[in-house]
Amino acid sequence: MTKLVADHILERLEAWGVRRIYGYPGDGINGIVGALDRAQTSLEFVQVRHEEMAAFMACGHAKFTGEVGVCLATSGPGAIHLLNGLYDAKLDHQPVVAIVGQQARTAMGGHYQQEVDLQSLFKDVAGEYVQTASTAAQIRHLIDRAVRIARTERTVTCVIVPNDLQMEDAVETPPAAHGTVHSGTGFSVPRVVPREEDLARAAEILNAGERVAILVGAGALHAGAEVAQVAELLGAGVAKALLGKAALPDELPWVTGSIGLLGTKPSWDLMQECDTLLMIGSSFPYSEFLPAEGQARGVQIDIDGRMLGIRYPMEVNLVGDASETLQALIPRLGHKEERGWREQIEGNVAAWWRLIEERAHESADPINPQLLFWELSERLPDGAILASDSGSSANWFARDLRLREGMMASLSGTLASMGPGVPYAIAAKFAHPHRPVIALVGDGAMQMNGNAELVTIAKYWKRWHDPRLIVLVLNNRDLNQVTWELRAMAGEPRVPTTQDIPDVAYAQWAELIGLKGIRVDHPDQVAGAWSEALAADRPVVIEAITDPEVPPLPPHITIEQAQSFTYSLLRGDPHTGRMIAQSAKQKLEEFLPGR
Ligand SMILES: Cc1ncc(C[n+]2csc(CCOP(=O)(O)OP(=O)(O)O)c2C)c(N)n1
Ligand SMILES: [Mg+2]
Repeated sequence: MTKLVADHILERLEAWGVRRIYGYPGDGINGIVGALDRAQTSLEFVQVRHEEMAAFMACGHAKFTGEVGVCLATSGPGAIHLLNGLYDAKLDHQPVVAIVGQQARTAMGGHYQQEVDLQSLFKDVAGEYVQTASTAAQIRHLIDRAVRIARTERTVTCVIVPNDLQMEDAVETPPAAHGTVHSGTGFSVPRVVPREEDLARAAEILNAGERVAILVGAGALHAGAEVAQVAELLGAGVAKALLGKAALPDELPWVTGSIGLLGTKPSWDLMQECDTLLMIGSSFPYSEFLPAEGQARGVQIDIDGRMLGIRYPMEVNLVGDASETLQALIPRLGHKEERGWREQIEGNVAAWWRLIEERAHESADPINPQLLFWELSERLPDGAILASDSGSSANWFARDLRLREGMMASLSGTLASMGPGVPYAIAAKFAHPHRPVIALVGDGAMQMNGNAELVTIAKYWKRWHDPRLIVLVLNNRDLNQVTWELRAMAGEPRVPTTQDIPDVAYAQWAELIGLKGIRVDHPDQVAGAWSEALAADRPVVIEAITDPEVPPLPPHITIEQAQSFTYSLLRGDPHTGRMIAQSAKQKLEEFLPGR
């Protein structure tokens, strides 16, 4: 059979090193689906339950491999479904290419079935590069540019291919003529290092500081060793933005853990009391958790010049790769002899971990969610990959989970979308079938999409060398994160109409589709459940009946938040009694007004 445009698309993706496509079929991509079947290639197609999940998986693939993630959807509804997952990738700076079908060129403009203006639909999310193919001789450079731009800009790109064009004969090499484009494959990650004079200015500031704070984000994930060396020289503490959680192990005594609303008290103290801030590969947004303007001198390092100087007015802004830039900086940094600041940080961190342990072991009705994360930390296998959903689980993931060297972890950092927990875990499993993967997900997110995507796990798990994929479901029958946001930020009492969600038998559902299900409703069962799940011969859903009244409190509540919270109590929150009891246990009282 002659090679068609659809075959050419797949071959070109493969030439770029793509080995896996996440997607869902439809007649807008019939040609490509046929080509997948014919492909004498190593390309693997992973069939998801919903196109949004394909986009989340492509994003998860990029996050857990550093490669470009690819998703495929049909025209109209399939394309529209992709959007949220693509925005997740765009906002977290992940390279993802979306290949999308379209109605036949002869039908376009005819108010045709499933005809949607896809060029406009994707214009924002794939703003760096979205193109609709109109002729076969274009395909080579459309794919080449979509992949190259996604990689170079670490963003989302999109190629729209009308279905009739997919079935035409391929033009692998455009004619040598005016008006043709002759592109090629291949991308090498560049070495990006600031100039010597700028490194010298940065070093001067860091050497002069007496109380240095470091904040790392996703851009430092590959630079843990260099960050540790700099922190050692400067006697600094290191706080981690959510996407940088795996940059440094939580066992290090000067790592203050997460920062922000989901962060820790030692990170808060670090930022409040520092006189110098070194920010590496992070766009952490909340200014109240950073030093006050004028309090600290600042140096920032980011691979993307657009991200510099937008969170704190830095004195020196360095465009550079985190690892390379720190390596260039290290010979210029002196060893600080005065270690009092470092000792203070280590004291705060040690006290914090004791508090976290105490909080995890406080009784609740029936299970304190923190206990699940505490016990998981104790049992995390080497090389584990963790994916958290948005919701209260993200708080416990950020604060309670103790990652060790060699682990990976992610979530929807900037979009903070519900729903990526299970699809990220699936993508992690396909990318690293030898490694154990654990998803930490709320019941709301399971009902939104996780339960459906368990079907995808059931379909594929036998392909994975290590079958361990564990989904922890926090069954609190509540959209808990928002319930607490209502209370703490808006002063609104809990609204049952919007916040209550049905009790669903997640563990039973898992069993029904051939996975293992473990339901725990007593704290004594928690440790055993993790051990059993980690020893299982197949993917497991641990359904934990957790207490929605355990507050996922920010490390330092502002007076306004405390006032709002008190106000919500006064306005008759239906759960007032138990909520106060639990909050008091969590030491909220130390932050309430009048103290
Ligand atoms: C797609 C999407 N819809 C809504 C939200 C707002 N939101 C953030 S967390 C949350 C509650 C999540 O509930 P659940 O998954 O049950 O987790 P819980 O907080 O109860 O542990 C909601 C509604 C969001 N972030 N993303
Ligand atoms: Mg919930």
